[in-house]
Amino acid sequence: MSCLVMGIVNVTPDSFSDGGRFLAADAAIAHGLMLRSHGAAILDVGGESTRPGAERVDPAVEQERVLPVVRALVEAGVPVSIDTMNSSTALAAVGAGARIVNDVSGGLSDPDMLSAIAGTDADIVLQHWRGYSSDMYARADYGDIVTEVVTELSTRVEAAAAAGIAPSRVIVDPGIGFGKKGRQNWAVLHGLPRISGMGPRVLVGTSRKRFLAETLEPDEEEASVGRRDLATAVTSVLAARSGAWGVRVHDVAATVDALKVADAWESGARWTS
Ligand code: PMM
Repeated sequence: MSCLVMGIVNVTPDSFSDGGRFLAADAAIAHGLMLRSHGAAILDVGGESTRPGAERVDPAVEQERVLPVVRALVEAGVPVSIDTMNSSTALAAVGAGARIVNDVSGGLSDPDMLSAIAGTDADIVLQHWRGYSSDMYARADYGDIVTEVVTELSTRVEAAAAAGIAPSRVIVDPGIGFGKKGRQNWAVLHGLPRISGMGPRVLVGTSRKRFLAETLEPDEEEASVGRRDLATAVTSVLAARSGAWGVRVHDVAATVDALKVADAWESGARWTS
């Protein structure tokens, strides 16, 4: 049931989960190295917040935030992914050694993204997305949500192939919390085996998201970060059991421990007497 853990390094002043604590490059680098020591297989560096209601960031500002961090982590031998919707930022980060481009818009935001990545040897995360965070809940209207996510992701995989990115370089992500409210996220997570059945590797990001807090505290939505991290470790194990290739989390240590315990449980099958 092995599953890769991707650690989150947000270099933004308004990140709801880091509170902007890692704005300074040095702090972000130190945080990344700590997540690596906790067992992160890859670190996802982002300079534009995608929290609900967030405004866009100029690509030049985004690059000022992320490139020093990408360079230092690559220098330290850490596999790096760049979380961006901008092809210019993606190309600069790949030039600095990033191995994966994580585009939460699935190549929809920047029309140059797919062709730009086709010309590199980086892998690409294509996330399910229906629009920018400023008004993404306006598009949270679904019939059979799992079927719609699979269909819309398949269209993005086909667009990537048409641009010259082989399916073996693609990772799909159902985009938990992106244009999806409360229970809609649980429906998608329950349907993960169908998303895993699409073919490409699957990445799942539930970490600290609002729908977890709503489940823990239906009346307040304000469950503490610690309680959200425990919930994240549980959902990450369940995602791994549903075929996820990777999980994207803030608290790497908790999820790594949870995956170890789940693996030990599975290993019991080899010791029946
Ligand atoms: N979630 C966020 C940002 N980037 N990328 C992928 N591939 N999947 C996600 O679920 C995802 C993402 C928002 O969470 P954050 O602001 O806590 O990083």
